[in-house]
Amino acid sequence: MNQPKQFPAPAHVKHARLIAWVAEVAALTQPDAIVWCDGSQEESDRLCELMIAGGSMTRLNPAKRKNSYLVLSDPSDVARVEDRTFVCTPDADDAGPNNNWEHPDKMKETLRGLFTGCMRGRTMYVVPFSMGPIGSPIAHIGVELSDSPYVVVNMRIMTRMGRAVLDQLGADGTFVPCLHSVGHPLEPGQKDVKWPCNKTKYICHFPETREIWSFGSGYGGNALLGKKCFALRIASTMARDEGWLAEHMLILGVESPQGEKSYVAAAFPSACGKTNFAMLIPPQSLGGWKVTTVGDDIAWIKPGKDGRLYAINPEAGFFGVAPGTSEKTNFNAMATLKENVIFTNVALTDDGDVWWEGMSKEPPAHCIDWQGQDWTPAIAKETGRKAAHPNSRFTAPAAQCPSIDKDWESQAGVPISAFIFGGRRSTTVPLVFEAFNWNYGVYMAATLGSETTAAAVGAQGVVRRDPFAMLPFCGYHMGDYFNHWLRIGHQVEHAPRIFTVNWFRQDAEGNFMWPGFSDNMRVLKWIVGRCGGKADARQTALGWMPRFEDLDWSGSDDVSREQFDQLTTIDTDAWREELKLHGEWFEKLKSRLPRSLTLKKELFELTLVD
Ligand code: TSX
Ligand code: MN
Repeated sequence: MNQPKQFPAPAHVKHARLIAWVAEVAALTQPDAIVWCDGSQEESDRLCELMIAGGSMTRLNPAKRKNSYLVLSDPSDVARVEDRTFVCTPDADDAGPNNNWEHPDKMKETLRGLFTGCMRGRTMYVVPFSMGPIGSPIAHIGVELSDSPYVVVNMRIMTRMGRAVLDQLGADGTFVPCLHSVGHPLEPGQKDVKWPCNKTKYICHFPETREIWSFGSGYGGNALLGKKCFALRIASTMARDEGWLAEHMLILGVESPQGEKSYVAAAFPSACGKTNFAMLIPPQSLGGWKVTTVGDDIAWIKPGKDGRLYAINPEAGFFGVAPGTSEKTNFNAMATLKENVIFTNVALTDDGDVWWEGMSKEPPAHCIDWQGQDWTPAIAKETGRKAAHPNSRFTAPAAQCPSIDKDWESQAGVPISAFIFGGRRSTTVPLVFEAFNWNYGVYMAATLGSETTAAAVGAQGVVRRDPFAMLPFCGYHMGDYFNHWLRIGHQVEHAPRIFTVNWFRQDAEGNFMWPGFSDNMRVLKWIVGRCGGKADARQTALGWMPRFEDLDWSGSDDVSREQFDQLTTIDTDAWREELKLHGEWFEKLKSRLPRSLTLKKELFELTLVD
């Protein structure tokens, strides 16, 4: 029998447990080589050259986009695979109805089978990364072992990665082991494919031992394990155990013309324009209000000594959906994408740049689409084929965003004044309202719903419940998660206020009634005004709501008083139907649903009677 190859760790690595784990994984997966990543530009350049030489990456025209690349994935590996995502707790009940479950012992056995020899013919990269500013008391460290150089160069943008993290870990620091393989070993002499992956996929989380094992996919959240797997699913269980919050939220700063600064964190289900909101540019007519970006996807939030909640963005980059992003919808994102970007599954133009649907009014006359085929507007019209995949992405450093907040890397985090929850609802949910209290706010977040769009599989226009926008990302029973939120609110002395927004209400003709985008600043101004005791409201059955005169309409003639009334009207019949749906959703969580949420629902029903 062949002796397994021995790979001594570099001399600067002092962490015995890390060295032992790397050796153990190498013995299982049998890579040809091991590379300990230092996170340098040179290392990233070298890996990109390697991928270009292998035909799996294209360098964009540097005159158009400096130091930027395009990668096209296999058509079968284009999104997170929720039906292949598992939370492996000893007791199935702890994973909850919101997760797929398997026993950890059984899953480990399956995975050991799949991982045996799965890195043959490949290099295994050791990727030490920090979620959050290195050394922050809110940050945590992970180490991803992956056989994908694409994962390495993306992790370098999305996290703080490399030598500095190893130094922070020292000889005995805690880290979350994240094991990843594309599941496509190469026999001697076998030529690699452009996007190696395996039709068998497993994205597995072990909350008890705080481990992640991912097999078979190279794409996004399946493979960049710091993001959804660690920063949300594993971190949410850490947060439950340790008394903090790991949330699917953007964080933005709002500064008044007088220089008063507040921060808000906001959760939206997919296809609601979360990244656009995080990078919003206020209308000039509001007189010098500023919005700054701390993060666009994930927030880790801990109680501070002063009784407030403090948030960090655990990520260092944006992994954003490209289609629909334009100078009009998100000027700051477009400016962020000028250099040092990895694009995945967008189209390649004839001048060596990228394009996607919604980037410009005029499509290019010709390009190579995300499947590597010729694309023209005429072909699109005839076949319905998209130039860019609807889930195509950009990976870009957050530091390049013009609206990035000066404190976005603050070790202590930023103090949160308000939580905002929003969905895409054509009816029922008004433009904005403030919950009467924390428990009411948790009820609103727990019943958050959004209408499905063409971007997701399944029927269009159906309301899907996505509590806290966390349904695919909560690493434990959703009922326990609601309980955790209720507890946190009562533990902290100065809990943020909780708001619900809906940018997507439509009139009877199906037109959007709210202009959205920059004009959302008018709502944001009211929200921070409420937190600072500077904005008025009227009491309604749902909560506190602005009257027409409570919003600043400077420079706007888009919304009349009548339209505003329509935007903020509470349709009692529609809300009775809505509460029935809440009941159906709560039924699924049964025994672990907090009693106070059931009570809130009953209270609500009583309020709606008259
Ligand atoms: O991102 C969006 N936001 C938040 C912006 C800060 N979108 C895009 C959603 C898809 C990801 C929105 N779409 C928003 C919004 O506030 N509102 C709408 C609906 C809408 C669309 C178009 C117009 C108005 C509203 N008007 C015109 O097209 C002229
Ligand atoms: Mn997200």
